Amino acid sequence: MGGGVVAAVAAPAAQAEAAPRQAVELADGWRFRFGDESGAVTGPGFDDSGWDQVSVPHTWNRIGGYGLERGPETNNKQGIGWYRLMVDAPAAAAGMRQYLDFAAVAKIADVWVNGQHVGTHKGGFARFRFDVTDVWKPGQPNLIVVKADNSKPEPDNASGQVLPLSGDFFVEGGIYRPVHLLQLPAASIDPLDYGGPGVYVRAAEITDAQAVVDVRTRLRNQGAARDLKLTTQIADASGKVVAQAVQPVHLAPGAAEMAARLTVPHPHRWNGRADPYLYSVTATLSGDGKVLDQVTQPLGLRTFRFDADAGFFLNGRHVKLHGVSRHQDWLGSGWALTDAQHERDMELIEELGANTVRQAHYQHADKWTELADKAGMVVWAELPYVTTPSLSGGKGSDSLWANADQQLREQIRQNYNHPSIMMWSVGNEVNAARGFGVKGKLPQSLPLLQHLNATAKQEDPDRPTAFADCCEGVGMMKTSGEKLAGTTDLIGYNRYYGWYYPKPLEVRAQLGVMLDKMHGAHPDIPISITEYGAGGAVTQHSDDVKSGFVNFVGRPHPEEYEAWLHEQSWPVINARDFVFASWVWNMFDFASDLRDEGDSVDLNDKGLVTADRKVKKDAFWYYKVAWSDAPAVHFAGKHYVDRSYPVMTVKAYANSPKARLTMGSKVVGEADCTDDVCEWRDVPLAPGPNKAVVTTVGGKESLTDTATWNGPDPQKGIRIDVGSLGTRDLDGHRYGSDTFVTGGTPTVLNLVGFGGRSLRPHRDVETANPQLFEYWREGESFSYGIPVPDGNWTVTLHMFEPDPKASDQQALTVTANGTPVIEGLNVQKAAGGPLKEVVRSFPVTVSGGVLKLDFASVGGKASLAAIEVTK
Ligand code: GCB
Repeated sequence: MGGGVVAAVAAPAAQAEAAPRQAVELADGWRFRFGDESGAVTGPGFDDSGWDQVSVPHTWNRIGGYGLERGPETNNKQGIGWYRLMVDAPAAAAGMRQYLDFAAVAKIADVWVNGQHVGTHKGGFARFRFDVTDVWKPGQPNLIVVKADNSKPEPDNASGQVLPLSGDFFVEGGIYRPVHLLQLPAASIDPLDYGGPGVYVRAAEITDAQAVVDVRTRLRNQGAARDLKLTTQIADASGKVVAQAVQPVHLAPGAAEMAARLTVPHPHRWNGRADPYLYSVTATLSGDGKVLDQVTQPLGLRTFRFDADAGFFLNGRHVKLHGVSRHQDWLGSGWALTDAQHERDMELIEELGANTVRQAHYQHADKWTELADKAGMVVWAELPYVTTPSLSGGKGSDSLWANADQQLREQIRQNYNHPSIMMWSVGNEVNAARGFGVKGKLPQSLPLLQHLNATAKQEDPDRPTAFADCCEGVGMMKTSGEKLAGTTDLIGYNRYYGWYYPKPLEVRAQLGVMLDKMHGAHPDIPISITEYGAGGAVTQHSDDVKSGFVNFVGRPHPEEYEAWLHEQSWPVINARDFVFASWVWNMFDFASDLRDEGDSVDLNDKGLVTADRKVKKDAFWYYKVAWSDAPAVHFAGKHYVDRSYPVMTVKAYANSPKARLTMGSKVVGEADCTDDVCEWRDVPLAPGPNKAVVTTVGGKESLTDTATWNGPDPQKGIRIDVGSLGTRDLDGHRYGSDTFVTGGTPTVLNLVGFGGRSLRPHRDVETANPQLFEYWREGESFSYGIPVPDGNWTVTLHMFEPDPKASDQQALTVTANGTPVIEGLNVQKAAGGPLKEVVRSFPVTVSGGVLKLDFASVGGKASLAAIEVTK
């Protein structure tokens, strides 16, 4: 019988008589091996003693890491993983049925019991159950074997016909949610209804006087016809029964559906975060005075509607929905999360002040949605129809359509009773004309989107449908434009102004113009922002987010830029009632092996919190203050402790009219807090620690926050990595990010795309310090005003000519505090060709605390890569 451990499961009470459903968790004692195995692996004779011992939930994947190296624990293998478990099955009374219940296996599962194949499930996110009674041996050891397949989707493999086909997230493999052995009498509430609970609750009417609640209960009888009784009860939050229906049931063999209508007097509403009050509904099937089966489901009594002009209304009251998207992975655990990890995620989202969550881009764990019910979050649930209906062009194969349909029905039935869910999204960015990796003719996403919309309506006529629209046809992604608008009831727009789009500094205007345009184009469709955001690395910093080049899928990704982008975006969204909701992309950094950016590998770093849930980024604090009803204040920039320059811009988030800044014992002054942001420019920093205190002024109460920033010793030199958004440490020196500048354009030498792929032929500058030349500033004229202590200094400029076609007439003039220090320099000639460094040094005397450098070029642009001001 192989070398497997026999899992001792806690046997339910003696099964002399049929008893209500028993669920035994099968967590421990599994054996696991990654790789394709021969047929023998499914049978009892196979020796698995050499396999790994694991417990379930489990995934073999480990994706993502901070620091620029992939960690040794990384495992991004996609393929087939095998699990084997010997279970000492509890004895059972005659007539009991046995089911295996998998809360999710990614992405395709095949299951054998005692060597017999009992079923296949395609889709990595939904619960599925198999009736294994015929092959199960109660009271004896039973062998369960599971083959989990997360092969990379290809047009000609099974995975290529199962959603998702592509996307910016890693599809992990394994039995990553719990497994149970379910034991039920032959006559029971139906466990085989697309993995759903079998009990479906819908409020037909809610007024202050009463709620009329319809409950459908599906029954299954695998024995002889019986006369039974179905009792349906609604209990309030304290457990008191407030409504009840009792129905006789003549249950013939097969399946049946019962309907009951119950009335709850003076209903207590489920009222979002303010009061997420929950009733429960219990359906009990009994016969001969004994309970046969019982299922309890949550019930939240609420009304909601979406208005194209006025936004979202919950129980008749307008609520601006503002929140985050959430992916289900944690650094180190991947998708195999514990309940405590789900709870931690919800706690952080509650702390942020969100009132809505988008479940990106697939069905999330039941536990998680239950937490959303309890927290009062409004949930956008989503099908993993992401980016494309096909890997080889066209509208997608019949098997893909069947799978999409199945996954949607599973998702809706399994989540039907969660009051938090208020929209079914049937697609994300499927209007991107080319999904990642699509070969052949262009995909057509509309037919499948229409089909799924109809399926959602059939499954749940009450909740609106939605989809998330991609990109506006700008930049990297060509789209099929607005052709999908109107297919679903609601639209979400994924828009990354300030990030993937040209002219990042115009994020405010671009977002506002787009929203107004879309509202005008679709005056009858409620619209939302389903995604916006920027990468943010908590170890990468900027002195001035407006002066460096934004390298959206490269490095650096300064934390400060991400925060700034959100500061620009939220007021634009908040000012428009017609935007019923917005979701930050994303609450947490998450695994994506397309990515190699910021200070991480295989992570999308647009989270407000790191993937290990340890660090809250500045953007988190911004929203925590902006979304707080209570007075709140927090300094930005706390992770950028060792500062690059002897002055800094101090920023705090506060929801008071003003705030006061003190540095050490000196009051710097009061600043207005506009849109929750208070800023003090050019605040001097003494070398060493500077203790800062911010105090709110004019709010309901006076609050403070503190921070300590270490000022540099200017006598050791002041250095600028010109053109760069981030600071750089090189040869023991700190180069601050580009700042103190007006004019010119920050530019990048080598632009990378997803996964670090070069978007242009790679170029190198001939220099001892190529890193300094990754970014530069170019222009016919630009000026720096650098804060430098009075005295005599040496200025060193690092320049080059990037353009091989630059004119030999080009001539650069530089003045320092008005005095010419370089005159008529042709950089290319001086260097002996393009892409070669030219260094020029000159002495300056500074008085008045500022070194002014003016660059003017005729016959071509000046290109400056770095400035050093040294003693
Ligand atoms: C999107 C996608 C999402 C990506 C995100 C990004 O539009 O819907 O899956 O992760 O952009 O970060 O680029």
